[in-house]
Amino acid sequence: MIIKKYVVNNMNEAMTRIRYELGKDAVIVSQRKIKKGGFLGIFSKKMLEVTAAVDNSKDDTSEDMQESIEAIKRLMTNKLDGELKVNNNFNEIESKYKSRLQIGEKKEEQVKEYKPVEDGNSEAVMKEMQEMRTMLGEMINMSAAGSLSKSKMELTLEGCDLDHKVIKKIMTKMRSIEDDRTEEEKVKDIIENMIEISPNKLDNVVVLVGPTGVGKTTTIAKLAGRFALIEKKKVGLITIDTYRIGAVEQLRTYADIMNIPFRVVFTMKDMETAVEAMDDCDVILIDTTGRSSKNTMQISELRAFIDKVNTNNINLVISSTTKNKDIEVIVNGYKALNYNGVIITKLDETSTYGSILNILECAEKPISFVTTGQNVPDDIKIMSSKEITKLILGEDVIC
Ligand SMILES: Nc1nc2c(ncn2[C@@H]2O[C@H](COP(=O)(O)OP(=O)(O)O)[C@@H](O)[C@H]2O)c(=O)[nH]1
Ligand SMILES: [Mg+2]
Repeated sequence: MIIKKYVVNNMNEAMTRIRYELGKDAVIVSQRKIKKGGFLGIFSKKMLEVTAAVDNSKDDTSEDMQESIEAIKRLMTNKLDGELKVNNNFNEIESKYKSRLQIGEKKEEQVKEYKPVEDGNSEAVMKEMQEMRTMLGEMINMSAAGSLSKSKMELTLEGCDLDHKVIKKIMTKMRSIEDDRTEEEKVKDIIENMIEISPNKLDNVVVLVGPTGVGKTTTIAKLAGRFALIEKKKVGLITIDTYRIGAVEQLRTYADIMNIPFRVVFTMKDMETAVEAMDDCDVILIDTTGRSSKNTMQISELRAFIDKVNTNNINLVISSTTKNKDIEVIVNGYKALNYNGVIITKLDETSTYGSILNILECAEKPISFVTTGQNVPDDIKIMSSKEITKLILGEDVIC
């Protein structure tokens, strides 16, 4: 059997070379993406490494050939996780390219002829063995060097549901710290420093924005309760959420219970007069309609309303249960509103808290509050970065 490795630009190039050099009976044993050239991995070129094999011992040894190929496949799939797992659909790839190989013209076949193996000690057998040994050695080295395996710390952070970009940032920082602390201590410290707590006191005009159902209105009610009942401040409530049936009534009920002024705003002119009318309030809390962050028209409309009130107290409300991919879309979609703080809700509805750091890293804004349940006004708090780090690393939970 001949086993040969090809480093090529794409599968087509590999097919042409394999067909030319090994003939129509060659089969693809494996393929993986590699980087070539460059400096320290920078500016390196992405290439494909394809391993192909062909039986050169003619007819009755075809079973041996199949067995050998299977053995190599098993070894590659078992030994090397990660990139080489492209071979999960191994058979599919093999049969796809095998059929294409067989279309080859006769004159291109078996350009490289090997003599059939006649006796176990022949030179050809030795050469083959040597080639296989070299190849296996390379594979094992790659695995042992850890280029394809993840460290225990990386796996731990993955288990906390941290985004891979965030994990990469933490690991890079951790590796750059040279002191006697354990990896755990370093990582704890790094995460703690990544979390910025908002220095902003929520006063004057406070606006909450964010997608539908994340808990904006409930959070407004909690904040109103906290300011009015606990801090004894004069609070006013405004809503521009006239879009959803029942949304106004939801907030009016809270305003009535707490006996605080409440206004509904339909137009931009209304907004100015409503804020002016609450001039004597220490805090004015403004609730908004949940908007799709993907709809720039809706976001611009909301921005026009917010621009009517002069405030730098705009908070993005986002749930801790948001999927990592959606976090990016929401956080970036709302950036047009220039929010300067983040409120993360529903911590009671998740068992891993990595999303908190994923959100903060993506938003690049400090966190002002977290909410931990449906109870108004109790389930809202300011957490320290130490407390949040404990949650993220699974040392604490919110029940
Ligand atoms: N479990 C839990 N539910 C919450 C929390 N905050 C709000 N909710 C619930 O989420 C739902 C939507 O809340 P709402 O304030 O109407 O969201 P809005 O559309 O963003 O205004 C309601 O059933 C709330 O009771 C929280 O911190 N934890
Ligand atoms: Mg609402």
